[in-house]
Amino acid sequence: MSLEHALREIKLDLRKYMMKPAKRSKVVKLSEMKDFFMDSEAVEKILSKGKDPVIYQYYEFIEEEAPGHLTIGLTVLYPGKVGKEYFMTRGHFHEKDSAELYYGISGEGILLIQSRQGETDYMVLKPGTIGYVPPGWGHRTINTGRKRFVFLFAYFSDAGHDYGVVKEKGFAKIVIEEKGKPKVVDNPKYLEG
Ligand code: PAN
Ligand code: ZN
Repeated sequence: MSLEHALREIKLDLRKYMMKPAKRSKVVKLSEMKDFFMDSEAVEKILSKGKDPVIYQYYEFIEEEAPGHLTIGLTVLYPGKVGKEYFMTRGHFHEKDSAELYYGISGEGILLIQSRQGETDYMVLKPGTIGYVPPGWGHRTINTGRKRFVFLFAYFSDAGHDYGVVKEKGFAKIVIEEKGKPKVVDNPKYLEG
């Protein structure tokens, strides 16, 4: 890295909820998340109407995917439900066990974590709340509010992402709406072991 480019100005646009510069950005629609929501019938019902809602999008600033670097990003998770289950991110484990920082900016949601042994924990993430994902724990965020749930994150750039385990087994807990309120319950489709 040359000296004149040692410091970067990374800007968060808190009106449009964008981050610039971003080296990677992704929009995730429902059709990409068929295996992640519990109620596959509800998924098909939405898609069969010709709709494919955007569930979330994220921007990442990556200096270098090398040890010691941090990747910083912004996620915008839209409000909505598939059946009873709130819109959420796919969730993943990092290939290299390392921690991740979350910082709530707007809206409200849940940060759900799970160990490789299937233990779970969760916290509410609101504007100004910091979430710390310990090394080795899988993580997913869920929008339990009516507005966009927006948060900043930072993880070690060489951590890698493993979505396979979550796709195959799911998380042990899911977040559903019951009597108008969010509830964290056991996932009936969770495959243990
Ligand atoms: C987050 C997530 C982001 C999108 O930045 O990558 O919210 O979620 P998925 O990666 O599960 O689709 C993070 O934990 N990065 O490591
Ligand atoms: Zn992560």
